[in-house]
Amino acid sequence: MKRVLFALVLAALALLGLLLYWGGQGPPSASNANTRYTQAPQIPVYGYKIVKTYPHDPYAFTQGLVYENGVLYEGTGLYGQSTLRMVELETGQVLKLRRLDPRYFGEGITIWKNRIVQLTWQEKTGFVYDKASFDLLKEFSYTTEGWGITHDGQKLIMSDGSAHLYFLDPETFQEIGRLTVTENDKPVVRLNELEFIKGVIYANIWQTDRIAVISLETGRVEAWIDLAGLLKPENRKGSEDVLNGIAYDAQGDRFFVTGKLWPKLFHIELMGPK
Ligand SMILES: [Ca+2]
Repeated sequence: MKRVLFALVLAALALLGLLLYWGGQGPPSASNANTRYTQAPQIPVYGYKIVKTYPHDPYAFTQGLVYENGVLYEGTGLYGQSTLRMVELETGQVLKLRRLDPRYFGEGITIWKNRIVQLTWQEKTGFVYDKASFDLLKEFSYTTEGWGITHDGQKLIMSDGSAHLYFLDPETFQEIGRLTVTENDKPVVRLNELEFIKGVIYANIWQTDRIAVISLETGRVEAWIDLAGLLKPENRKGSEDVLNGIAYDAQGDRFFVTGKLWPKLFHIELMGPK
């Protein structure tokens, strides 16, 4: 009888052990569910459709791009080749051009009222021009590199290749705030050319085919735009550099993009998300 009792106790202990084992491991499906639960939320990725293709100066190392009243304003880079220009959208013809001193590497531009603001890369110098005449009105300085610039109607918004967006007073050019751009709590670096569109910031990510759509309140990337394949192989001669340059026609709701030394500029529509 004792033996039977002993065997029953052993069997009960074995069963208990097995139950504890399963409890600890958990069934495979529950384990997968936990993994899914801890994964970061998916950020939507939009594709694109080309609506129209325009010519673009293949010698323009595009660093800043803005659209206003039928023309594009463009800032170009490289030492000795940096310019500010007004360009006819339909033909790509340069209507007005101002060269920068060869010691400046031109970067982003934005239109603030009747003025154009242009950054330089490592010279820590910004230029303010009269929008109509391109006459230089004043210079200002900042402590970081200068990459992209735009504004939201209240303040200038500037990038420097890091994950920060800097807010500048549009009259004094003093920094009045900054924001760290993140994707699932990780910093998103190499923010380049910028455009403020419908309440959010669009930013080219340098050396990628992607544009981040960023909340100005939280700094979070709310969506990605994947522009891979935009410049077709038949339009490439080998000297083309990366995607850079976002402009928006608010009246016509047209979204323009180009790249450094690209022979084309594209009016695109967003598709998706995928
Ligand atoms: Ca822009």
